[in-house]
Amino acid sequence: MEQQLKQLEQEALTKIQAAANLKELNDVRVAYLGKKGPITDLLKGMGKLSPEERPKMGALVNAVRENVTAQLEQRATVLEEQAIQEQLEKESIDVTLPGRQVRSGNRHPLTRVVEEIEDLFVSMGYTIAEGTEVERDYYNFEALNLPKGHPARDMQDTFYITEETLLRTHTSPVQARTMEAKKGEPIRIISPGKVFRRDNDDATHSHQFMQIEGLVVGENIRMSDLKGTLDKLAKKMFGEDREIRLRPSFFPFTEPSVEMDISCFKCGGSGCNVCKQTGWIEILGAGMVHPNVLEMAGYDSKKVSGFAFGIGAERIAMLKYGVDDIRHFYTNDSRFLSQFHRTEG
Ligand code: 2NL
Repeated sequence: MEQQLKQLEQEALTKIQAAANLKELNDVRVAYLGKKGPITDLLKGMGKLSPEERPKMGALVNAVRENVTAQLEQRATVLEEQAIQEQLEKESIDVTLPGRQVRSGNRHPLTRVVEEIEDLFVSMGYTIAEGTEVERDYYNFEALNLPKGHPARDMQDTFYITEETLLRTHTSPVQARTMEAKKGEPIRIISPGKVFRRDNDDATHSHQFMQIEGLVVGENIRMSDLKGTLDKLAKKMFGEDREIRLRPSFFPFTEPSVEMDISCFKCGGSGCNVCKQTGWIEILGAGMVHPNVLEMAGYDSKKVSGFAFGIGAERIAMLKYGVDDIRHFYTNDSRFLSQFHRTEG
C-alpha cells in the first residue's frame, strides 16, 4: 500500500509539471484529489488495515495529499503568471494611434449675450442682482407706478398664480426690492433673468424671454449719464463705429422715457433690409426713474435721481447673429446651437 501511494504521488507530481495551462492543472487536481480520485479511495480502504498500521498509513496519505496540494498551488502560480504574460502580449496597446475626438460644448447664444453685457457693466462697477421668477403683485406692478387697474397689468398680458402672485413680466421687481433694501443708499445694478408675458408665439414673439435691466440711483444722476452708458453698451455689442439716437417714449416707471436706436451695423445708415431702409435699429427702452418709484422705495426724489433701462436679450442675439426666428433659442436643435462656438471675448 505504501508502495502504491509513493507511485501515485510520483505520477501526480509528474502530471502537475506537465500541465500546460490552468485547465489541465485543474483536471489533475480532480483526478488525484477529487472525491472519486485514488487518494480518497486509499483513505476509504484504511478500514481494512490493522489498528497498528492505520495511524501510520493515515499520516502517510495526509503527507502525500499535502505535498500534491502544495505542488498544485505552486504550479498554478506559475501558470497564472504565464497566462497574464500571454494576454498582455496579445493585447498590447498601440499608443501611437490617434485619440478619439471629444466634441466640446458651447455657450447658448442667449447666455453669450447676457454674459457679454454682464462683463461690460461689472467693468463699470455694477453688481449683478437676481430675483425669483414668481413675484408678488406689489413688486412687479405697484412699486413700479403701475397701480391696480393700469392697462399694462391687464390679465391678458400676465400669468397670475394667485391674486397676489404672478410670473414676473419684467426684472424690474428685482430693482424695486434692491432699492427698498438699500434704504436711500446709492445703487448700480443690472438684473438679468427670465420674464413672462401672455403672448402668441411666432417668429418674433415669445411668452417667455430673457431681459436685462439696469438701474443707477444716486445724487446728480442725469440723462447724460444714461446716454453715455448706453453709448458704451451699443459700441460693445455692435461695434465701435455705432452711433446711438434717443427718441421720446413712454413707460409708467420712467419720466422722461426714451427708446434707443443704433446706427445700422449692416449698411452704416444708408438704408437696407436689416434697418428697414431707415438707417436705425431699435435696441432698448430706458429713462429717468419716475419720482413715484423712488419715493415708494424710500428715497427722497428731491435729493436723489436715477436712470434705468431694459434690454431684451433675444432681440440683441437675433440682430447680432442674424437669427430670423426667436423660437430657435428654445428648441434645442443642435444644428442651430452648434453654430455659436465662442471665438472672441
Ligand atoms: C424694455 C423697456 C425698461 C425700465 C425698463 C425700470 C426699473 C425700475 C425703475 C424704472 Cl426699478 N425703470 N426699468 C425702465 C425703462 C425701460 O424696459 O423695452 N424692455 C425690454
